[in-house]
Amino acid sequence: MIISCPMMTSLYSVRMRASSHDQHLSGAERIVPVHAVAETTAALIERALSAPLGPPDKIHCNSEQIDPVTVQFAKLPDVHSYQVANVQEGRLAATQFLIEAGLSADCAALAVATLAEGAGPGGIVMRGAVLMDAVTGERLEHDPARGVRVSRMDILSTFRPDVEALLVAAGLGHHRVIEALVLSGKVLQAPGVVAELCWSDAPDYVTGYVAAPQCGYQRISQLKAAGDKRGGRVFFVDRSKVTVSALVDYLERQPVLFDAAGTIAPLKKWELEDA
Ligand code: PML
Repeated sequence: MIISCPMMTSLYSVRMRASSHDQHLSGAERIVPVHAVAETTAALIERALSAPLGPPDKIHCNSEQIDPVTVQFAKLPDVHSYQVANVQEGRLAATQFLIEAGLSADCAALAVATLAEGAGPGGIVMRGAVLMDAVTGERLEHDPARGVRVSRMDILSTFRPDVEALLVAAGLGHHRVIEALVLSGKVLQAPGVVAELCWSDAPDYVTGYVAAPQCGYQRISQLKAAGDKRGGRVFFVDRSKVTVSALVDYLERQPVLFDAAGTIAPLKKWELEDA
């Protein structure tokens, strides 16, 4: 359940995007109280400058005040982690999880193939996510190179140390896990979202996930080969529940803060379930 809290002090959305020759290199964002804006901006710029893909030629850092009464509070998804033997098995697991979330086998396979081949025009990696009709598999994002950029979400700053400690204790301390969990948590709160499929476009990070409102955040140890630069996100939408413009507006503009954690299950070997 999401509730708004009218009691909060002044909050800012702080967002960083770094690029080189107009190619996206890194991005990150936080929602912090006014007194932490300068420190957060410095940390995000430092992060952009030390990105593994080399120094950016452009860093955009932007801070925008958020009206506290518009903030929605929510609980992070439960986390499950599955060990697979190789990429093929990982993609089979992802397909099965997507079907369990309510997609047809064709739509699930189409989404996996879309990320595997590079979802943007000419096979390039998109800057944001694919929006896919959960019934027909139709692509719905207006700009196929940009896609949909989920923004304005974070863990409540006073609660962040607790979540970080929980993830570290579970062996999930990599910054990509907490960032993906927060992003996915917001996606799963969005009206009409049936599921999300993601794996990283970072060549050295092969873990990905399928998330769905009733199943939580299901990590899969390998969804691509090491060295592969292709990756991204697909959000599946039930268009009988929401319009594309209302969903995109929610994903890009609605501030969401997480003030409770879900459960974290121990790593488990994935096994194909009988149909
Ligand atoms: C995880 O290990 O749970 C994160 C997987 C997805 C990472 C996506 C990204 O690189 O942004």
